[in-house]
Amino acid sequence: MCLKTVVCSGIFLLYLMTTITTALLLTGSKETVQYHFINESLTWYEAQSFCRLKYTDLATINNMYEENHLVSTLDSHATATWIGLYNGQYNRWLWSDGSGRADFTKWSLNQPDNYGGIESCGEMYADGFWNDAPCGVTKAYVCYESQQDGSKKYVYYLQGETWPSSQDICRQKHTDLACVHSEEESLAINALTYRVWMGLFKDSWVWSDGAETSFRYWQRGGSYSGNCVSVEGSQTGVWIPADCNQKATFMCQGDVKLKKMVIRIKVQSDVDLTDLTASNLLLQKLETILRDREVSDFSLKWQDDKYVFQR
Ligand SMILES: [Ca+2]
Repeated sequence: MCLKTVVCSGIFLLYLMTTITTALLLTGSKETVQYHFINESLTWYEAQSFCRLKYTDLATINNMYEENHLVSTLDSHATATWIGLYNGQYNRWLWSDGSGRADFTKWSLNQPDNYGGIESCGEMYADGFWNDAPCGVTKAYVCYESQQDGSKKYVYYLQGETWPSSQDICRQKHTDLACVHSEEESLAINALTYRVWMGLFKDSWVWSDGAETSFRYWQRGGSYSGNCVSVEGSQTGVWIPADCNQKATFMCQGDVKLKKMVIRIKVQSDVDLTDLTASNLLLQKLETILRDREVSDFSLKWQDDKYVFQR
């Protein structure tokens, strides 16, 4: 304990709670997943590290609702912006509506055979069994529409479309292409005896945060290549493959991570710094100094029972 009349020095430990400056960030609504547009140009890998450090990860988009939220966060930002999708190593069969991997399957005999190495979309034969086929072939297709009671209504289109065009039409007019998670659903779709596209597709894209969701929102047409995915506000947020080493702005998701720093300071004073009023005054002084130096968005407090006095 220092006496007021004695000049003594103290070593104090401070907690400095700080977050990175918000000047660069546009924060999304708290009601849904939070997206943060970062207006700095980094490679996809650098952007991933940044997002993992400051937030949760690069942005994952699970459905059309989140896609619309992403577009509003992008605003009209016109250059390429990284999201969390990248090309993984392995193809797997997935559902168009974002419901993930096709765990229930009903392949026809010797299917899927990936005939000619170009069969990445799934159709249902008239007998109810499934086949993989080239996505650019035109076929009748079946959409589904989510009902308020949780059931699904199926809508058939007999005029042939490619798989991507069928997906676009189903999403515009209904919910998505029909996705099948059980024998019951497979039989419900098979009520009409046509061969139809359903929401089954194969790809190797994976999300940086490990999400098993399978929603995709690709740009139609154009020749793009690359193993990482970008979006542009001016292109209404459609997804475009690009070279991962290109530098682009990027979209993170998740809450801001608080960074905690412990700062040791040495104070020489004849004031009793164990006195609450005196130590609070000192804290206020320190805050003022930091704010004068344009450090913002932080809070300061003494670390409990950690100050040490030396005579
Ligand atoms: Ca086949």
